[in-house]
Amino acid sequence: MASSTLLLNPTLLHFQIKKRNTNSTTKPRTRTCHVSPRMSLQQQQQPPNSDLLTSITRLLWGKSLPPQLLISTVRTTWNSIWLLMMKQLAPSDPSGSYTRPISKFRANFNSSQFSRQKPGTLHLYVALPCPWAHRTLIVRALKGLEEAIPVSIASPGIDGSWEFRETRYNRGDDLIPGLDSVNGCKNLKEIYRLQRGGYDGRSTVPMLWDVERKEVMCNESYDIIELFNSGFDGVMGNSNLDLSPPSLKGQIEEWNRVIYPKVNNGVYRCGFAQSQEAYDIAVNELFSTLDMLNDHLGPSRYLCGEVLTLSDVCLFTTLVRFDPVYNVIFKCTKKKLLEYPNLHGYMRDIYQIPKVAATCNFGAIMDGYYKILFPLNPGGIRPAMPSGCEYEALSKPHNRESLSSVDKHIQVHVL
Ligand SMILES: N[C@@H](CCC(=O)N[C@@H](CS)C(=O)NCC(=O)O)C(=O)O
Repeated sequence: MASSTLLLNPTLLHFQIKKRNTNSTTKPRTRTCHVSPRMSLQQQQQPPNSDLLTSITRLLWGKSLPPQLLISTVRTTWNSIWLLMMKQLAPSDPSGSYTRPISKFRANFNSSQFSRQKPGTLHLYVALPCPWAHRTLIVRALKGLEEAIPVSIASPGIDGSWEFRETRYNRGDDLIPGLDSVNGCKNLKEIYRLQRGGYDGRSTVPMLWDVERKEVMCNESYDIIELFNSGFDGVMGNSNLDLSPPSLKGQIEEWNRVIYPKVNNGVYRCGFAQSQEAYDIAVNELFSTLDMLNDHLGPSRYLCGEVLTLSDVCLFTTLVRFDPVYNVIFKCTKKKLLEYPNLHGYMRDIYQIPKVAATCNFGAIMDGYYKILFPLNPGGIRPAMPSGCEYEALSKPHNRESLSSVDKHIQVHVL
């Protein structure tokens, strides 16, 4: 998701066009061009401000600007602005590869400190489009921690930051973006600033807030799901479910080492690449990993065999966004997830675990990417939901139960 998104500045555009024209040796021609700017604009579907654009180009170049000059000027200008916006949205290394900033508040959890934890003394901040925050919602639900750890759900603001406001999503469950129910702040930045000593860095979700101390406890999703998985066992929630059993810890770590860079962050490395080379590397790594995972999940119900683990939760939140979002806006185009039968069945298997579907709000997910990531989708048009991602399609039988003898039904705690 976005850090902050710059808006196209018309003053800058005007200035650059003018400057370019001044330096140009090409004189405006009157009769030799084949298509006048007005005609070429009319031939296309006209945006609402096309008249204004036509007036500006006339003012700058007279009636008939050579279209090639107009196109190359706009192209160069747009390219520079795009790079500027991308730098703000997605930091990259010199080769143009996206480099995700490191989370500032890492957990130093000592399980014994939670044995006296009272419900409501920790508060979770999330946003529904975000795959990292989605992990925490799933583990919170499966572990039955909904009442113990209340949640406030942020909405994306126009500049890509997270804010709290009433929303129109009407889903009949509690996972609807709304207000900040613990600090009453208007946006996430304000909450991070409440931190003793202040804080002015990236204000990301998910974030776990210590209500009594009034400080950020952690803003790294994997630390939070580890805490939710075992930190409250015997005190609150469902202690019978262990998503990271000691016997599988090694395997879980190995899967995470592959899935995080190549898939979870891999889709972002495709979408936020700022050079062709960086994109090519990311997209090839992503799809060779998906090929491998599809083979692995043929005979194996979950990544580590017969039981669901934290690695599966992490993989799921990327897979469920793949066809409606990443395939399109992040150019993860080699294949759709639907073309991977094992991966698609595996994704449906997890989706159908009680309580998981309620954490997937596709309307909010689609809006969060298509309407907010301005440099990637300047028109803000949200494409139609692929039919394979509708609730009915995701609820179809996956026939994967037979791959697991011990874990036919995940035991979740229904409050
Ligand atoms: N490594 C972090 C990543 C969290 C993250 O990047 N969250 C995005 C939303 S998907 C965010 O809040 N971005 C806001 C910003 O960068 O300002 C985690 O796993 O928790």
